[in-house]
Amino acid sequence: MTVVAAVDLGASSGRVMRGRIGAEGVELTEVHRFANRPVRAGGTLHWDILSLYQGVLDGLRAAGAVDSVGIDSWAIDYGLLDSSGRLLGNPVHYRDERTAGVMERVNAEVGADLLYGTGGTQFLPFNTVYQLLTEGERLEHASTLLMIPDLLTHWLTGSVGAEVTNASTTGLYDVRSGTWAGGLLDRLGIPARLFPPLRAPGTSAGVLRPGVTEGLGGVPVTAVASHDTASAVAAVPAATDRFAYISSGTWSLVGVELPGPVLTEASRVAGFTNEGGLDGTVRYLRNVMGLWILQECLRAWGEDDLPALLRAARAARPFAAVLDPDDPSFLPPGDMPARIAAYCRRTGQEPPAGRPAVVRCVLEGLALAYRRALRDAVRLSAREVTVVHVVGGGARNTLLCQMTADATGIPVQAGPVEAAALGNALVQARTLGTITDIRALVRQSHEVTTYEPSGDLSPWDEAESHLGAVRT
Ligand code: ADP
Ligand code: LRH
Repeated sequence: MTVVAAVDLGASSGRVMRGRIGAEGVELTEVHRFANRPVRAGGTLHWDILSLYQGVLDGLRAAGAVDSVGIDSWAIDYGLLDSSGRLLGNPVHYRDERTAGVMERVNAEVGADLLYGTGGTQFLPFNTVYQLLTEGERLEHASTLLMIPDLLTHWLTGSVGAEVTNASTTGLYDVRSGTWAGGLLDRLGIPARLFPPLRAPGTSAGVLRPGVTEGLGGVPVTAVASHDTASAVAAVPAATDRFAYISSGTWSLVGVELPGPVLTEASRVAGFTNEGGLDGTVRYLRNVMGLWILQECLRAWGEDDLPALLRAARAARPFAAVLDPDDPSFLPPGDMPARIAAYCRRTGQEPPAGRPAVVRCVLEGLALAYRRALRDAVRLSAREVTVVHVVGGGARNTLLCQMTADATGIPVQAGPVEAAALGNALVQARTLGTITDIRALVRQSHEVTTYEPSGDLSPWDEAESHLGAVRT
C-alpha cells in the first residue's frame, strides 16, 4: 500500500487529494479544496500564485505522512525567474488581453506551417509562445521559465526542470524529436537559456525541502503528467484503444490518444493539437471552450445552484438558438449572458429568454462542438472510436452527457470526476512500483455511468446546418 498526495490545480479550483493505492484498488480522499481566483491588477489579469502555493502547503499539511507528492495544473502559463531564482512578477493569466493580435502577426511572419510542423499545437491566441513575445525587456532579465507545476515544484524542492506533457503545450517543444525547439526559438528571438532540462512523467523531481511543510522534509516529489489534461487522460478507464475522451472542466479537451503526432496541413487547418501524454503517447485533441461559458453565466447571475439550473434546462425548449462555443467573444471573463445574447443577434437568431433557456443553449452548443471535434479527430487520425469517455467535473452534468451521446451517436461513459487527481496519484504509485497498469486499476475502482445515444441524429444534424448557415 502506497500513500501519495496529488495536487491538482484547475482553472476554477485547486484540490489536494490523499490517495491510498494498492494492487487491489485506489481510494482517493479530498483533504483540501480552495478557490482559484484570478486577480486583475494594473490592468493585467494575473493568477494569484502565492495564494495557490499557500493552498498547496495547507493541503500537504492536511494530507499528513505520504510516500510521494505530485503536482499538475492547467497548461500554457508560466513564471519567469531571474538569475538568483526570484520570481519576476506574478504569472499572467492566459485570458489576459496582452496577446491580442500577436498570433496573427507571428504566424504571418514566421509561417503557420513552421510553427505547426514543429510544436504541433492548435493555434490559440494565448499559447505560451505568443505570451512570451509580449514580455518585452522582462525576457532580458529572466534566466529561467517554469511552467506553473514546475514553479510550485521548484518552491517545494529547489529543483529546476520542465515536465514534458506541459512543455508540449508551449508551441516551443519539438513534438517529433521530444526536445525544446532550438531552431524555432532562434527564429523567434526567444532565448534558449530560459528553457530548463526536460523531465519525463514518472521520474524524480526532487524531495521536499526541510521546513517547507512541517514533518514532510525529505519526502520525494514525483514528476507526474503535470498538464492536468494529460493526467486526466492517463486515468481514462478505457479497455481498448478504440476510444475518444472529453476531459470536461473549465475547458473541454476532445480527442483521441495516438502513438505519434499528426502534423498534416488538414490537421493544422482543423485546429488540432498534438500534446504529449504519458509514456510517449500523443493527446491528439481540440480545445473546446467548455463549461467556462456556464461558469461565467453563473457568476454574472450570482447563482450557485447549478444542479437546479440544469434540472430547469432539461425542461427548456430544445434549440431555441444554436451557438458556437468557440466564438472568440466567449474567451475573456465578463458578462457571458450578455455576450450570448449579442452572439445570437449578430447571427440573426432570437436570444434565448430566461436562465434555463440560456443554459440549454450553451449545453447544446457544446454537444455540437464535441461532435465536430470527434468527427474531425476520427477523420484526421484514422482511429476508430466506439466509446466516448467523459472525465472531469463535466462528467456530473447528466444532461450534457446525454446530449453528447445523442449528438455523436456514440455511447458515452462518464467518470471519474476527479480524473486529473487520479492520474496524478496513479503515476506516482506506478513510479514507486506499487502498480503497473493505471487504466486497469481505474476500471477496477471506479464505476462509470453509461449514456446510450437516442439513435435519432436528425435534430442535431439540423442544428449543425443551422449553425453553418448563421456562421457564414
Ligand atoms: P477545472 O479543473 O477545469 O477547474 P473541474 O473538472 O473541477 O474543472 O470541473 C468544473 C465544472 O464541473 C464546473 O464548471 C461545473 O460545470 C461542473 N460541475 C461541478 N459540479 C457539478 C454538478 N453537481 N453537476 C453538474 N456539473 C457540475
Ligand atoms: C485544462 C487546460 C487545457 C489547456 C487550458 C489552458 O485545464 O489545461 O488543457 O489548454 O487549460
